[in-house]
Amino acid sequence: MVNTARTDLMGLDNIELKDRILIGQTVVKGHGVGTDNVTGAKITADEIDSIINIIDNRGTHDIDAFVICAGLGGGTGSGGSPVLARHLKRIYREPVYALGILPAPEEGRLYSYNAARSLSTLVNEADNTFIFDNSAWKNEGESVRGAYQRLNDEIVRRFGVLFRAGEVSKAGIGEMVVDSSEIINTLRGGGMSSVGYAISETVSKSTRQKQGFGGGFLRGGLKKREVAEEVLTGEDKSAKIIGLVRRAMLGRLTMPCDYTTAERALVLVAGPPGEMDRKGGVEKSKSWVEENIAGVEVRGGDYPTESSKVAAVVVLATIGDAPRIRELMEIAKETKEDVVKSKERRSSMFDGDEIDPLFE
Ligand SMILES: Nc1nc2c(ncn2[C@@H]2O[C@H](COP(=O)(O)OP(=O)(O)OP(=O)(O)O)[C@@H](O)[C@H]2O)c(=O)[nH]1
Ligand SMILES: [Mg+2]
Repeated sequence: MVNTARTDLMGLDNIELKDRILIGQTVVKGHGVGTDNVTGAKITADEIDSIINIIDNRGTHDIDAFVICAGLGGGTGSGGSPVLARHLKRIYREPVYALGILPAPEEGRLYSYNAARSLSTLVNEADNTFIFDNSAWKNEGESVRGAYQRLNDEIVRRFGVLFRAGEVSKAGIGEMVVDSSEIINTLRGGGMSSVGYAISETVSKSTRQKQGFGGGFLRGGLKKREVAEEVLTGEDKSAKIIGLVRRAMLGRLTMPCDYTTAERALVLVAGPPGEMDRKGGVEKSKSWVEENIAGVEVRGGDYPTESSKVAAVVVLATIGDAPRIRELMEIAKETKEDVVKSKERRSSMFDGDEIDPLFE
């Protein structure tokens, strides 16, 4: 975790002290850059060696990729992320991805302006940029700050499944393991990507019984024979997975966008092994996704978890059109024009040659 504000770093619960990096001390004295992303970028560039050193000491030999996470509306993360992406790419061979958080309009025009500037630089530096839009996810009447915890849970739910894919699971090995190279190939087109997610309501009865939850379930009122009749056929299992994948793709995405413009996609199904049906579920879901996006490359697989629910994650990679980004760029353009106009007004008050300036 990198920041220019000491208080931001002190407020963290889950990041070890040695992984909290305070930069810009000589410039802003630990007080942050105050939403000035040009200063954020400059400080990051000036101190890039010490940031890289800390990353290096953390060990980079067995990583598959870098992921830079930042809110793009402020100063430090907004300015620093594109700089960090550029240097990580310069130094390492692994791909560098970004997860950029877009500000809600109510955070003010400066935040939108910063985000637009940061993002247009970031997409060119990072190998792919995942977008999470705070404004699409916060509820009406709720403050952005008040929603952080809930929004962060939503972020972790989605990207947790994605970034864990291919790792060894305690619950066993997937029937169709998604290797890190599949993720890398999905993201190869660059640009921006959006992620969909859905989770099953409840576990099917058959699985509960197989996993030894049968006792509790039976106490709930059903007789053993009735449970046996509930055992799902392969057909049902795949229908359930297809249903989840559809919900994931058609539901609220991390960045609202037109999924039909995605160049590539990745389908991940995570859940108890008994629920999985690779041939039926994942394969059919993949063809359904393929019919609905612009490109033809759809990868996918399953990932066994110890959870009793089945989750589907759909990565819509390299999105061709997202109205939200157009809107953000529009706000940024207007903001810039207004800033120029007000500067002109200010200096016009002192126009004229009658009075000489104190010094040139
Ligand atoms: N979803 C989510 N968004 C966050 C969180 N923290 C900050 N943001 C958003 O990220 C953007 C920047 O937040 P800041 O905390 O000001 O970022 P910073 O990089 O510290 O910027 P400076 O304080 O100006 O240096 C804003 O749009 C915030 O709403 C968080 O925990 N979750
Ligand atoms: Mg801050």
